[in-house]
Amino acid sequence: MGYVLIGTEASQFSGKARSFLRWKGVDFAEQTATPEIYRDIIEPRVGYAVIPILLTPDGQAIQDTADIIDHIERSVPGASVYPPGPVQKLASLLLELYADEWLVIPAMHYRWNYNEAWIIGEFGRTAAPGASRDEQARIGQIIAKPMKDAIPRLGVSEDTISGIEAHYEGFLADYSAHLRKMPFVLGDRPSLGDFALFGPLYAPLYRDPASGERMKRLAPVVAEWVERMLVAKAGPQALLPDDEIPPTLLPILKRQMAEQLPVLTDSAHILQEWALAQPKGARIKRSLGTHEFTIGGRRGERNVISFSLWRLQRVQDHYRSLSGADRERADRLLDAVGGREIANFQLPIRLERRDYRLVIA
Ligand SMILES: N[C@@H](CCC(=O)N[C@@H](CS)C(=O)NCC(=O)O)C(=O)O
Repeated sequence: MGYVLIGTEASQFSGKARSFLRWKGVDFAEQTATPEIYRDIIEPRVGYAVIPILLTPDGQAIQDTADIIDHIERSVPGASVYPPGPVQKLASLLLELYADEWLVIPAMHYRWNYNEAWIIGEFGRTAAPGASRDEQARIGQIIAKPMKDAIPRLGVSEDTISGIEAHYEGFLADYSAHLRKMPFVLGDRPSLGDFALFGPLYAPLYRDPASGERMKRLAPVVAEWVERMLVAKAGPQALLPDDEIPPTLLPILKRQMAEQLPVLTDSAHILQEWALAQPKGARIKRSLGTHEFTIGGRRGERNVISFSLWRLQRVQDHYRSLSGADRERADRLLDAVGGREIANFQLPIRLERRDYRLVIA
């Protein structure tokens, strides 16, 4: 048996994993995450309800899209999503941190504030394809409740909605300008940044109808990129030569550094307070309390999400592996986008994932 990806069409992170596996040419089947699959496979294997999961031919269950990508990159030959150039790789990891942990905010805002009835129906259709529409709506409501309740924890509130929309529309304008110069993030073929961005930009922001209508109206070239990503397969196309970072990516990284970086540094301080009294191996809570943040110029409150620091550690590990001219070039990129602190500040502890949960290493 080949690989099996357990996920759904409506899930951001399933989209990231699926587009990667398809591009890479991996032989995989997709299994829809129905309530029975959650009960019989996901919860017993992982310990909690989450998608996507990759089941491997040798019986492992891999969760977390970065772990899925790394597992496949180690086991399946062919083109890599990681650019060989160290600065392009740094930019890719930054974009993954941004797409996974920041663009999820507009993705979920537009889903729940503009597409609620549709997504509830969609959850019902996925969970119970044979049921009547009324029954699907009832089941959809039950599935939707915890997800809708989680939206304020991301920082979506009356105070921040206009800022979230300003942030997203600014991103769309910048990404459009970039895509007018080249078809993918780093040239003529997709790389890690494309797959990460495809997560929020496909299922919630393109496929949810009201969000897709908005993307096609405001940023048709981004919608066309989504459509290219839907069919992309590794081939002879190349990344930009000489580890070049296209100047059109800089405004996107600058917006990330201006808004996401303060949240990450503040989260690290809060983690430090908490970790002081903890032994090695202690499990780190998903949320470490709440803190204030700013998005698109609007202030609000959100949960301190420990997982985002795990994605940050991945960026820092790569940065710290660089030396000499590579390190200097990486510093120049970070300086150009106001992001030097992302490399300089020290996480208070080393994070590790054990049994699908974060612990102190
Ligand atoms: N960091 C994880 C995130 C996975 C994730 O957030 N999945 C969503 C659906 S797109 C989910 O199942 N959330 C439920 C939860 O985390 O409790 C990854 O990259 O795989």
